[in-house]
Amino acid sequence: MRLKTIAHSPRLHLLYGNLRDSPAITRALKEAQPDEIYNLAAQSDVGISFKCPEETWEVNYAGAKRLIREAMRICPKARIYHASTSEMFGTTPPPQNELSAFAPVSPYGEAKLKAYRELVCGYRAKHKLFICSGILFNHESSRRGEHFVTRKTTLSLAHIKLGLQKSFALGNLEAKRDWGFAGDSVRAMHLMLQQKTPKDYVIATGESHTVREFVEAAAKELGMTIRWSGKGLREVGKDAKGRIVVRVDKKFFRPSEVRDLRGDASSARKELRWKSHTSFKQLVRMMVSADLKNVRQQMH
Ligand code: F7E
Repeated sequence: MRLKTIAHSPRLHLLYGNLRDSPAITRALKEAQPDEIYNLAAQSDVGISFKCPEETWEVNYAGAKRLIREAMRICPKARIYHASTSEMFGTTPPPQNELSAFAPVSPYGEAKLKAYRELVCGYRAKHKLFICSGILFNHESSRRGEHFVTRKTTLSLAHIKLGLQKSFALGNLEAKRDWGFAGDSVRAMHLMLQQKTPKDYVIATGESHTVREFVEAAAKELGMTIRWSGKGLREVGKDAKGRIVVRVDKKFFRPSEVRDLRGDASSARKELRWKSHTSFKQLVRMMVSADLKNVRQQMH
């Protein structure tokens, strides 16, 4: 949710906090005295983590450690949810579940794995803390940051549809992701903290699509058909009139890539009675129509 929206909600009370600053965390926890803590804070951009590995480590591992250690001191009874990620599976082939091997290939995945092993699994065993993790596969919505591939695509295509932009560039079109709706994932996070015992769960739809398929599906929602031609960095996607709308640019490729993620959420289905309620098509439709509306509003 955008900060602006949160700040104006009468049901929410915002406290200042900073994962780089233990006293700031202490103050917020003392004031809030929370029953439940959801640590969703992160440097969450995998691509950026190659450029800023120390910052990523500082927030995603050390920051999480500060928060959890302060919570143990100030509100030891609070139940803690810590956001883990499918990026921890890295090169392990799909379907990935709670028993799959971890093999991260990015500073983001490495920092998240360290936090998961030490702070979630380790502290839970050592300190009898109620802490657990959702190992979440990609979760998207119209609130997704504009540099992530789904939102970048829906926003760019909305601009193109309304004549405000001619084309946009992407990196690896063949990467496969298990894209679900963020609202479904949040439901799972809450369910995890309502269980008798803390346990970690893979949260995923069980279906994966390539970036290319996401682009095609989003274009289709706008009544556009993409025809691909060329190979590698020369590949382009053209509309029905032969105009280039998608290009490939090497600056959007990562030094190492997680090629194929598809989660097996059977444990969550069985034990949490959780399932994804939103299909890939519904998700794409939701994101495209929100961006089309956004862009139209900005035009007036
Ligand atoms: O990339 C490829 C890119 O940045 C998805 C985060 O929430 O989910 C997210 O991480 C795929 C990758 O998300 C572009 O190479 C192609 O294969 O949208 P993304 P992500 O890296 O999967 C996980 C679960 C998290 O935990 C993370 O915090 O798309 N791709 N062309 C591109 N990606 C971007 N961003 N931009 C492109 O132009």
